[in-house]
Amino acid sequence: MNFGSSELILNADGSIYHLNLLPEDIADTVITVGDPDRVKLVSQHFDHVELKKGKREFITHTGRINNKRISVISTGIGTDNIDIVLNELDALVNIDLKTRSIRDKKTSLDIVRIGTSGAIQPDIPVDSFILSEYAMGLDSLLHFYDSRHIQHMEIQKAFLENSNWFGGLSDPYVVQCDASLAGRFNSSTMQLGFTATNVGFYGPQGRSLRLGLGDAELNDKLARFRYGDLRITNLEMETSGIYGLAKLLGHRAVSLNAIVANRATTEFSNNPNKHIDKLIAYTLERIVNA
Ligand code: R1P
Ligand code: URA
Repeated sequence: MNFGSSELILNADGSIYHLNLLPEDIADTVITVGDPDRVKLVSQHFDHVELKKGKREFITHTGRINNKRISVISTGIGTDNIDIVLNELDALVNIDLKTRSIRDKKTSLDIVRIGTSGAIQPDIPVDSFILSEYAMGLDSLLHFYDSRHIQHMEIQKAFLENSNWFGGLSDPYVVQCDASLAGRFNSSTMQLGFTATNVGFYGPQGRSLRLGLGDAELNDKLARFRYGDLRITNLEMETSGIYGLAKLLGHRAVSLNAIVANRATTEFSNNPNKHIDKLIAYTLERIVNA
């Protein structure tokens, strides 16, 4: 099958539409960050930066630490952007952009998110780290793909039956990290977590400035849910999309969260930049040495 020009869109130089990248521009290990300014905070640790490219909010730097080639790419905010980033990264490695056909030999990327997040359980301190073992997508992204086989239906069912979840929303979907990749980053530095991903920072994370909330108990309902030993730990805006699309496309993904806020205790980190810097250093050390 050959993809038509409106399905697989390429720029004049042959690069993929939004990311503005050619296949040779990316490494097999890709770090994703939300903030475009965070890309240089990661690549400043590289021994050598071989490539800097960008378009819109999607900035990419590729380089090496020792002999390990690594790309870091900013996704901007939200699972709508994750749809673009994951599909286009996959196209770069698994579609021949010249013949516009799927390659016989598939390449699996290691995708590591370094992001900020707010805890919803009072005992999770600001300035701690969470590795998202599971993610619950309160966004609807995965429902647009043939994806029921990778969703944890039993957890989803329990959540809908027990949480008094409010109507008019898409059904939450539950997806998992890649356990073997996550193993590299799991240490006493990281708490394992169940991350809820939502479509906004304010109302969808229970924040109300001048607007009333559709459900003032949103965060409490998430925090109260239990499934065996599992409890939802934190809120952010990309992890469910990354886990869902990575799994469907045959890539390995893990999401690492710097907890900068605690929504239950209302605290915010005194130095979020220092905290994210620590997570960057930790992640790179694990990528290179673990
Ligand atoms: C909101 O402030 C943003 O911060 C978190 C959320 O997921 C959302 O993207 O991640 P980043 O710090 O990676 O952007
Ligand atoms: N990022 C989020 O999405 N939520 C928070 O509370 C903090 C960072």
